Amino acid sequence: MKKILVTGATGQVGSEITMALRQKYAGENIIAVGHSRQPSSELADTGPYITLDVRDQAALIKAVKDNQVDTVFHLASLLSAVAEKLPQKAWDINMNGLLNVLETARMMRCAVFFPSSIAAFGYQTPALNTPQDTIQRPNTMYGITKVSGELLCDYYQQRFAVDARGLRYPGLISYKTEAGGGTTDYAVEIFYAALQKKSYQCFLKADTQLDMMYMPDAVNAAIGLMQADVEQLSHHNAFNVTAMSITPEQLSTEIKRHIADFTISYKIDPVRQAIADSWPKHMDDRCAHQEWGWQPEFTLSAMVEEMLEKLAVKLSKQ
Ligand code: AKB
Repeated sequence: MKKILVTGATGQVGSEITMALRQKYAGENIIAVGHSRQPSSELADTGPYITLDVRDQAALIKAVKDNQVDTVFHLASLLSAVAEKLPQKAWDINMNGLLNVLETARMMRCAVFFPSSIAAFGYQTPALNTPQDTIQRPNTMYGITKVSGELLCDYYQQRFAVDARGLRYPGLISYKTEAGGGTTDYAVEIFYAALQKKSYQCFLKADTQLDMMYMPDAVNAAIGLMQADVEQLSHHNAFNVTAMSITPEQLSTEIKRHIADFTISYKIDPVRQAIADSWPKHMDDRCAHQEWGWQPEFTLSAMVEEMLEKLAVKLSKQ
């Protein structure tokens, strides 16, 4: 990886992967691509920034060609809750965007990183210790685009020798860029509410157990997988990765250890609850450990401590 283009660079994951890659490979080698959100000054000032729609293949090819890109981290996507509101648009952005990225990679000989998700599973999947290779029948549009994306990446890797690799991310928790449109967003919102109001009304039930991960681990997982020796990989795409498996109640109990008068209440959103209920509670990520050395750093307590500390600093500056 010498010249990298990151789509979705203004989003929750893209913004942090872009900055981590810029620190590692120097700002001018990492081309950030955004579309609907304005870039932060950090993103715009530390390296090249291009506005383009991933559905515009000509613009994508031009960006890759002009910048001699050899690797694309494709983070542009609509998330689960918004995709249920706008299913046709979600298919268009998530699938046509990915197809354009893979076609560009085929033509320009680039490697591709594609994030799949716990959403690629469904009710028929074993919810506990979800195997790496198992039944995948998601019933949400987001999940359908994720499982289709996994298959498309496999196809381009096998049919055209595109070095396409990917992970199945759990819910991601971070303080730098706000999440938007996801079902696991409660696990980010709760920190803002705890610091600003000392109370949070959660849209998922107290005992909704889902895999989660703190953003620094998510960034390391993506970069670690792309740096792995291809000879070591028997899977290329859709590696299960997780760091913790928690419920809203457990997360609020951990927050209360730092903010004693914090309270949580529940007002269930049936759409997001149904989405969460269709997802695994805890994935088995041993393949990622074995094939490329995946190892998360942050436990629940370490993540909560750092989130509260860093978010408090951020909020105090606003
Ligand atoms: C979402 O909630 O939609 C995402 C995901 C789990 O992929 N955070």
